[in-house]
Amino acid sequence: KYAPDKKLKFTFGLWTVGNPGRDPFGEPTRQKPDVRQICDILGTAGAYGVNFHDNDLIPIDATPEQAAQIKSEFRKGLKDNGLVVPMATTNLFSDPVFKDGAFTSNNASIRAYAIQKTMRAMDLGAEFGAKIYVFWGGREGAESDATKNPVDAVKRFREAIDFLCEYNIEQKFGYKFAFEAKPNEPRGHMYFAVTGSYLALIPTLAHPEMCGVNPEFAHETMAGLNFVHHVAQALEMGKLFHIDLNDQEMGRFDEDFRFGSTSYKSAFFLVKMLEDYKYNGPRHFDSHAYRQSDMQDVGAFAAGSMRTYMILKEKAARWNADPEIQGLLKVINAQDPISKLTKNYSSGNAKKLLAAPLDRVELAKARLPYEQLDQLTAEILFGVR
Ligand code: GCO
Ligand code: MN
Ligand code: MN
Ligand code: MN
Repeated sequence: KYAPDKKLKFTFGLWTVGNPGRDPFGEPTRQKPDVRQICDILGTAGAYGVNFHDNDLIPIDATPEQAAQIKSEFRKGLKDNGLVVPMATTNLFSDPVFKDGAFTSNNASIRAYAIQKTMRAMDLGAEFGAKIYVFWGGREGAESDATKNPVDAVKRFREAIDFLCEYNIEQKFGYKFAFEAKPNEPRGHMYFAVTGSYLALIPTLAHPEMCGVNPEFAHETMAGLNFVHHVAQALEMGKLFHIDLNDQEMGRFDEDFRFGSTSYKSAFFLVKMLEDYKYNGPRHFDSHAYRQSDMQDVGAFAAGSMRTYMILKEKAARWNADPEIQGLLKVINAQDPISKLTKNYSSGNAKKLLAAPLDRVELAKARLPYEQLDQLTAEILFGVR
């Protein structure tokens, strides 16, 4: 009943299912699966696709022969499991060369290397049919503002993106760029800390139409913010090109928990919004199994991520169809013909509005049975309604 629906485009990263359970305090706890094994796990779980950073697929120091060999194994893994590659991205954070940033590095040659590496990774993504290109500035940031000029950082980032947009056009890749914000980790402070930072940058780019965002549940949540609201703004602007689903507790380190594993209510409102507004991009799970998990449990993690989404989608439909909830929504969304006056400005409307008998004491008496509405929501989630 809750089998993953291919139309919802559930995807995982090679780096998510392939996460070997390493953390800053401890060594890997499981063997890293190869690309073939990852495709098999995702195929079995019923995923739609798999995404990668250039170096998840091809190690940074691979020879051309090794690269060709891995690509052919991957191609076979995709085919045998009916998987596609909707998104690709660049690893601009692991190698020591990026220790102080990639596009925003103080060193112009490192900035050029980062752009070159991205161009090559765009070629690689295009080879596998990717149409969305994600930019996550893992090392774009600072620990001390003595070290880099944050105004220059914005300018350097823009320069890199403008260059890469032209490359995208010239090569006819047809990529849409999706920027992914994060407040911190691995840097003490990351530039473009929240999704809204990128939404503000986009209109200043040479090709704003090509660029949107890839918000991640964990990232705004780490900063104690309401993720659903950030996604809402991107959605309303037509800029939600991609989304990273996972889970996270506020004020903690980057946990990358399985989607819907801890914040049930936020996950519910997120799914409800994506479904209500017919979001039709990939639903990517950027998370990994617990460090305690073995490979069988990694399979359970992948299947569980999609199953939770399907369950929450059903709960959202139930919420929308609930007569009592709909009745309450009517009460709280009181409509008055007067609201027509403020839809568009005209001097006539302004005059009418100024003369309108709006009695603040009467207005404040309108009922807002929010306790009742929230309790009904909770009961749907608890499975008793
Ligand atoms: C993180 C980020 C990354 C990016 C990935 C795609 O917290 O590490 O979410 O997983 O999403 O690099 O660009
Ligand atoms: Mn993340
Ligand atoms: Mn992470
Ligand atoms: Mn992410």
